[in-house]
Amino acid sequence: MKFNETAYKEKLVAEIRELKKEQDAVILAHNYQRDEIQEIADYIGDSLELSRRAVTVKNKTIVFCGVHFMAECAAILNPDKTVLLPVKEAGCPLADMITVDKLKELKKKHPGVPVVCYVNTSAHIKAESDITATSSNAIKVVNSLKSDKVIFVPDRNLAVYVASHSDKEIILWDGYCISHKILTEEDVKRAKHRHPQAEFLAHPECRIEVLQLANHIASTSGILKYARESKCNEFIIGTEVGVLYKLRQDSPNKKFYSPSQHLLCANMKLTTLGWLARSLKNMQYKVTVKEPVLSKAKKTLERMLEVV
Ligand code: CIZ
Repeated sequence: MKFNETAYKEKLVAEIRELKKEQDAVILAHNYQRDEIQEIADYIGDSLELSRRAVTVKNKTIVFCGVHFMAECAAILNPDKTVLLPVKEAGCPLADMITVDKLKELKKKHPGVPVVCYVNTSAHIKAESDITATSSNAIKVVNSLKSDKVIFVPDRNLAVYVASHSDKEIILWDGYCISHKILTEEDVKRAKHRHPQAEFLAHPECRIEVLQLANHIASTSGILKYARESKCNEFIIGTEVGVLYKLRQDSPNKKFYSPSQHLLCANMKLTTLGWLARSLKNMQYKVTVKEPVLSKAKKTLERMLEVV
């Protein structure tokens, strides 16, 4: 018998809808998820939007289609709810580029300097920091602090971008997103040559020389907003390809191009309809954060939510 992919997907979608009701679950999906996951999700967004959503949803179960630190944020903000990550291995290499011991060492070198941690960090790093930031609010968060010096971990490119919009001295960490780092100046120049009418929109996790070519620099939600509201009809998108799904949904008459076929986060793409169905069926994989990390990390996240 020939494998019928459409029928297989339809069956999984029906199963997920049924299981969602049974488990009183809501599905949150990050902007970098596969198209079919974004299609079935109740809410799509960046980590800030999804963190806010996680606080207001009434369901007993949150299924977080994203990577581990995102589900962890939802668990920190909702200790009474069950938070599921459909694929246990869906991690974030950037988040793994700093450890608590290394952060403690850095803090020792700069006593009293507040630590801003990017949302792409583990709960342990958040617990060791003063405030969290996402790519959509990092400038605001850093500028909200009284200190003249700020430690910003772990994404170097984002920190340099923030520093260019702040009078504060930023102490950097040498971490990077492997998916964004892959995008080169040459890729962007080639795409611009191919699509001369297009504006280039870049994520601040991109290399500095790539950011210098951008018409607009923003988080995924910022890129979506800019493309929706812009009079321009063509865009080269300097971030993970998953965001193209919502860009095309929001603006079906506009054209969107990826400047590189490698702008792909393998961890984000691990979540499939099959894993999502299994997650709901078996209530796996539960993400929890224990005390005292929970309370400390919660404070760090709540401080950010107060600023923006
Ligand atoms: O904030 C997020 O969700 C990340 C990691 C990127 C973005 O811009 O959405």
